[in-house]
This record gives sequence, C-alpha cells and structure tokens, in this order.
Amino acid sequence: MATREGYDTDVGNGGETHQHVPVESSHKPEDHLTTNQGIRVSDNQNQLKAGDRGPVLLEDFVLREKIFHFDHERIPERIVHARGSAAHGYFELFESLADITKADIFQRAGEKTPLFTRFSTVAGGAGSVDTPRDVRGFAVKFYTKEGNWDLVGNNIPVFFIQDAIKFPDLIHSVKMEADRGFPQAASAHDTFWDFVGLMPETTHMIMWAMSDRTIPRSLRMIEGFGIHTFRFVNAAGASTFVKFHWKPKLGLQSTIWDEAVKLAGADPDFHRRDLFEAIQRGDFPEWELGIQTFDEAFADSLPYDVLDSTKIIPEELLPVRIVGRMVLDRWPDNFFAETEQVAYCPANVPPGIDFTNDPLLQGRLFSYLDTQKSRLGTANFHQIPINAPKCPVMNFQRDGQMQMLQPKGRANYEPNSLGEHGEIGGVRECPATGFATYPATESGDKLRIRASSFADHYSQARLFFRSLDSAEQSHLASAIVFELSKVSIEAIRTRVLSNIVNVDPSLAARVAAGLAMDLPKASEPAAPVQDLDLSPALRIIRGPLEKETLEGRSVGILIADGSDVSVVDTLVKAVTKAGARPVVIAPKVGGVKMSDGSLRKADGQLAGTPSVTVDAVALALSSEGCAALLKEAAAIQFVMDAFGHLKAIGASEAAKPLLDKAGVVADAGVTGLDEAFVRAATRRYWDREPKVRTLA
Ligand code: HDE
Repeated sequence: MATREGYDTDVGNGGETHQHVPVESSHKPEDHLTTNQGIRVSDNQNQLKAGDRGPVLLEDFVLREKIFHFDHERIPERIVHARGSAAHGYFELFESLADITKADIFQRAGEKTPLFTRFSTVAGGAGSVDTPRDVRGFAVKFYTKEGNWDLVGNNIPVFFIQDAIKFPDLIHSVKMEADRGFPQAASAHDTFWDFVGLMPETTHMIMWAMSDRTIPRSLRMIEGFGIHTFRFVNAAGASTFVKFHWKPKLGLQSTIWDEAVKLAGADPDFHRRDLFEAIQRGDFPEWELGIQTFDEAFADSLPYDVLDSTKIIPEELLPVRIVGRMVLDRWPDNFFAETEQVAYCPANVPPGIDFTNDPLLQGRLFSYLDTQKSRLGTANFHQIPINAPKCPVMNFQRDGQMQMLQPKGRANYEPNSLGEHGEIGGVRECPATGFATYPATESGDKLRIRASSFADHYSQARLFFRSLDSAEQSHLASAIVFELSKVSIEAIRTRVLSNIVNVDPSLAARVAAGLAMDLPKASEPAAPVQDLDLSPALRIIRGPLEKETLEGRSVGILIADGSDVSVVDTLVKAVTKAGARPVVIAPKVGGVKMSDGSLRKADGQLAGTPSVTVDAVALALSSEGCAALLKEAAAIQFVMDAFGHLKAIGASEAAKPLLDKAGVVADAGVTGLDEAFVRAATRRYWDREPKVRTLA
C-alpha cells in the first residue's frame, strides 16, 4: 500500500508500481522540481491527504499552486487574428536609405536586425483551422537599435473599410453569428455579406478576398503589405511617403478551393506545420522588402487618395524598389510565451518612420495598445521577453501588475534634481535624437466626414478583376457564387450583385448565372467608375511572382508491395535535388515489401496523407500493389484529388489501372516516372480545370 518512501512505491489506483527515478541522489539544482517559489517538491504524484483515504488538505500549497497556474494557462485570445504561427529571424539591409529616412535600421547596408514575424488568419478562433478562405495577417516586429518597429500588415494590399470606426462592425459581421455561434472561420454567411452589400467601400477588398490570394498554399508563399501610406523622415526633416511590400522568395502560390476545404480536415495545422518543418530542416523562408516611395505631387496626380486604405498604387505606375530581405530561421522555443504573447502595435515606430492621416491607420494607433491590456492583463506586457526591445528602456513609468523591474532610488519623476545631490537622478528627454513627429500642417473644421476623394469604390475593384489571369477570374467568380450560395436572405445576394455590376458586368452576369438568379440593375455608385490602366503585377497565375519550381514544395510518392526499389530511389533523389521534399506514402506506415524483398518505411500512411498535403504525386506501383490499391477508396481519392487539384501525376506502367479508376485523362501534367515527371511537377495544369469542374 501507499508509503512515502519514494517514487518506486504504489501510487496508482490498481496498486501498480511506478518506476520513477527520484533525483535525490544527484544534487544538481537544475534537476529538482520546485514550486514557483523555488521550494523543492518531494512528491509530484499525490496530493496531501489526511490519511491515505482521507480528504485533501487546504494547506497543500504544491497542489494549489499547480492547479491555480493551470487554471489560468489560457489568456483571452486576440479578437481578430487569433490563430497564428510565428518565427524568429532577421532583416538584412541591401542598401542605405539614409537619403530618405533616418531610421537606424535603414542606415548601413549589410546590417542585420533581429525580428519576430507572426502570420495569422483573421476570422477564426485560436483553435480554428489554417486553410479557410481568409486574409492572412503578416506582422513583423523589428528589434531595432532605436526601439521596436512593428510593421503590422496583411497579405493583401488593401482593406475592407476606409475608417476605423467601422472595424468592430466589419469584424462582428464576419465572425461567427451572434446567436448561433457559427460558422467558425468563414465569411460565407448572411451577416458578412449583409455588411458587404451595405458598404460598397468593401468592394475592392472583396475582389481580393474572393481571389486565390486568400487560400495560400503556404505561409512561405504569400506577399505582405503594410497597406497604409506611411512616411519616411530623413535627418534633414524631409518627408517621403512610403508603402511597404514583402515579396516571397518561393513565389506566390495558392491552393484550389476544394483542396483548401479538404486540407482543413486532413491537417488543420497545415500552414503551421509547413512553416515549422521548413525551418526545422533549414529551408528558411525568405521575403524581400520592397518600398514604393513618392512625394505630395505624385500623390496629388493620382485619381484616388493615398490616404485611402482601399486603394493600391499599381507597381506599373510606381515600381517597387527592393531594399532588403527577411529570413526566418528559428522556430520559437515556446508557442505560448512567444507566438501567443507577442503584442504588435502599428504605433511602434522609431525615429525616421512616421504616420499619415489615413483614417484607418489613425484608429489602429489607438486599438493595439488598448487590446494588449485586456489580452495580457497588465500595462507591463512590454516587459515580456518577446515584446521587450533589445535596446535600453528607461523611463519613470512605475508599478502596475506584474512589474518585473526594480528601479533604484526615489526619483520617479522628471525633471528632478536628485542627481545633483548625490542620488540617482535618472534619465532625461533627448530633443535632438528622440522621436519627433513630422510637423505636417493641419487645418480644417471638426467634422465626422469622409473626404470626397475616398468616394470611388469600384474603379480599383475593376482594375484588380480585369488584371487577373482568366483562370483566376473564374476562381474569383466561383468563390463569390460559393459564398453567396451560403447566404440565406435573397435580398442580400441581390444587393451584393448590384454592387458587383459596377465592377464588371460580365463578372456580375457570371455570378448571377452561378446562383441561378436574375442579374439586378447596377447600384448607384458614389463616384463615376473609371477604367484605370490594368496591372498584370496583381496576378498570381502567369504573374511576375509565379514560379515554376519544386523549391519549397513537396512530392508524394505512393508505394505499395512490390514497388521498384531503384525507381523509388531515383525519384527521391531527383525530387530532393530539385529542392522539394519527397514524402513516401504507403498503405501502412511501417512500410511495404519492395521489389527486392527489402522493407521500405513510409513517411505517411495513405489514409492519413491524402494528396492535398503535397504538390505533385508519383505512383510508383507494381501490378500487385496497384491491384491491391484498386480496392482502397483512399488510393482512388488520392489520385482523383491530385488530378482535380490540377497537380502533376507521374505513374508507372503498372499504375495505369489506378489512373483509369480515378478518372485521370492524359494531359501534359500526366507523365511516366522519369525526368519528365520532375519537370511536370513544377506547376499546376490550369487548362485541365474546365474538364474537372464547372466554374462560374
Ligand atoms: Fe488589426 N488588430 N485592426 N489590422 N491586425 C489586431 O491587435 C484593428 C487592420 C493586423 O499577429 C488587434 O494585438 C483595427 C489592418 C494584424 O498579433 C486589434 C483596425 C491591418 C494583426 C486590431 C484594424 C491589420 C492585427 C487584435 C481598423 C493590415 C495580428 C489583437 C482600423 C494593415 C497581429 C491585437 C498579431 C490585430 C485592431 C485593421 C493587421 C484589435 C481597430 C488594416 C496582422 O488591436
């Protein structure tokens, strides 16, 4: 029965013996389990009881502290962007920008600055899936020598609304509906589209949100944008407007909607795992930082307002200048301490970077600091290691919950003269080098008003839609059909469509046909809709950032009993050489018996590793293996989905019956298992799409 002699006694219910090895014999302090007060714990298996079958004693501080801490392990999640994944890395400057900004991070070419970057979805809770149709947050905290700079952006260069006062309404409408608590992480429901229809300013962003941009293949393959127009300020005090861009080294790539939906089930953590695994294997994700810079005169020459976050400045009009790169090379040690507790704030800018009057940005400058207090519970959240600047922090702010600092002396106010009397006087303001706001001249009446220069809600939506590749246009139209099909109030669909007529009548007609409804008349635009010059730079498909490559991608190699050893070995080598990760998939994870009788272990079990998790598939099957797989729904689905998701499929001669059963029709993406497959696997086959699904 229970004794207190050590761990190797009966501590379980059934009298079994636990073989823990007590550490009493070793005296290294780091080996000892302690409470949070540093008291060594003698027994971590049993509560303190009055008798072996008696009640628990209130004085058991070890128990109470442990349960107390556990009870409070979760903190309120972010009201938006709750689901996120992050990594450490660095920024490296390519060339000095001293002529346009005095920001220390942009002075010396070649210098590296540490940073922490968090990617997120917007609508879902922290436990939601990684692949819903949603905007991705792209937030970077640069720990510069002159304090933290947070560039808190998204993977889309525009936003839904123009004025911060609409943000709570927007987010309420897109999150799960208030009475029923669903749908989670989805915009395809009445309240969101109700808001959209009533707020035509959302139209440009809706085009982006319904495009392939919101179903990325990987977080490593998204662009990032600061969205707002910011200011650079140089040492002479001159201001230059600036917009920030992140360009992914692996190029832009998205999934097919059906693939994103299936991924949500196959691997709810698909993007987090992808980022984690890439960093673990040393395949560090990388982006280039680009800037668009311009002056007042250029801003005035545009037919839209650079303070309006629903507008872009096309790259064709104002090229993006690449000035540095970001490399993410270290996964956090602890998800909660870093990814969860990191607190970004667009108001965190060092001298040399400043704001503009963008009304959305102005509202954000308040919101983030405010939200951190409720999320992290204390005004001292900046002391948490992930948030703490990597430069000295010295001021007279004092006390508050969870104060970690122990300032010395009695001077807790400024100015003070105590330093002149042999006491600690403390720090002083620095007029020459401190942050000084750019002295923009402001005048005007106090009004709740939207500038008339913000009134055009459709011209750039049209510019975006018309600039896309035709395959992307079909995806976009189909996405609107999908989403509006989930809207139960017909009048909402009609209102949205009447706005879309202003974007492009042919798009509206396609959506109407997809919904089997009549095309309504165009709504009355607040400003005339203009035909702006198209911007092919906005495309993913056949755009400047589409890459035909296997780098950073993965190839599923399906094997079964009798698979040819040399074929599989050659494939693994070729795929690896091309920069991709080979994933050997078999009916049983323990492996299959290969052609030479050897056992080959698999990286994934067929049922648990559907083809949506890889970028191309190779069916390296023997006749015997293929015959067995013809009876497996998972194998047929594997091939059917690879084909339906427009991926390259390489197949051995013996695998043909499986191709036939899965309905695969020969095209340029269907090859043998030779080098042609490795070449074919570098892309998707958009021409195949009309043959496998009806798009709007
Ligand atoms: Fe945010 N946003 N936002 N947002 N946002 C937050 O701050 C807010 C907006 C963005 O990985 C919150 O710490 C308002 C635009 C990202 O931790 C909150 C408005 C852009 C993240 C907040 C906007 C963003 C947030 C919630 C309208 C792209 C996640 C938790 C004026 C440029 C950062 C938090 C992370 C997070 C407010 C609009 C990007 C509530 C009021 C536009 C990437 O403060």
